[in-house]
Amino acid sequence: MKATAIAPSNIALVKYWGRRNDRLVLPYNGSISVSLNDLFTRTTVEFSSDFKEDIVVINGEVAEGEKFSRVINFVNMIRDIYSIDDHVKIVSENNFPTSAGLASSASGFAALTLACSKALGLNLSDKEISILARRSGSGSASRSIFGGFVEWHRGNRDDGTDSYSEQIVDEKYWRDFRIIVSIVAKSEKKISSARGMKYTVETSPFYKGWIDSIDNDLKRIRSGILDRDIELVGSVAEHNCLKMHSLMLSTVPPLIYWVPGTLQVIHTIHKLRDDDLACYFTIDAGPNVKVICSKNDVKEIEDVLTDKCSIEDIIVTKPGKGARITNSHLF
Ligand code: 2P0
Repeated sequence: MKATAIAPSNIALVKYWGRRNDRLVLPYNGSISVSLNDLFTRTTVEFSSDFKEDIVVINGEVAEGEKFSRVINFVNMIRDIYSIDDHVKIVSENNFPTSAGLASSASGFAALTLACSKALGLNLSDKEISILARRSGSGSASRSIFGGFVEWHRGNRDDGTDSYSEQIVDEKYWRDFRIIVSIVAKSEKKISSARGMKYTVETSPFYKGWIDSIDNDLKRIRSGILDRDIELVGSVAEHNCLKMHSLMLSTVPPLIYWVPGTLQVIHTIHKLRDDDLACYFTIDAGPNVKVICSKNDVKEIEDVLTDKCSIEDIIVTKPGKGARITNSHLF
């Protein structure tokens, strides 16, 4: 009844922003991401009738309040579906700096889903695990089940059985693809993505335009990935990110995740591009900027970013493996 899983963080090239069904975590639009080799969560889960209560420890601290309930609500859903009565102990650690403003929900909930399914002997397929992970607090966790480049299908059914993630190509397909994670601020965001996207759907006058433009972005990114075309993937990803941030800015109340350092990196990337370097940015629901480029250009871009921008930390990473079981337990 004890199992440990590792799952990667992922960065969306076509973003997920908006749910058509909150309870089932069904998105309004499909999304495509890359799973990251160097940012992951390890989670050990044990169910036992000997435990008197549920306990959750995240990065060495006993989780309380909203952090605890977000995890336990998901475990309760699994316990309900599979008629489990036992209490659970969950210990989870990120290998990347904590509260660095990097999305940890996707890797965290993907690792939790896989570890729970293994600990309970559920024998689920990858597709079923991805559907279960989708129903956690973090929809993008469904993408972290797979390695390399991954598409989360929007699906059309009301019951969500066709809204799951699938690998496009594995982590070895595009060996030169790199992401430079530039950390410009380490504060935790005030509004969660789930709440932010709900406000956007309800109030942004531009939401229809976003939805209408998604299929074309998905098509172009898919083809760019298959052709290993950094200009195509980078330019479509950057435009998609700016469209998502236009939605955020036009939400009531506005979601302004950028800080001055964010704009410094944006302008520096555009300047590098004017100088013919193929580099593009993408930004999620936070201030930090992820730069998409080829392996050979990493050093030059890193040097310029460090020199011109107020950067607290830089992590260079590449496409990595999907969620997997390991024997190295955390307790
Ligand atoms: C994505 N995001 O496709 C989109 C783009 C953020 C912007 O899925 O509140 O990880 O960060 O714990 O569920 C982020 O969603 O939310 C997300 P938080 P979650 O990657």
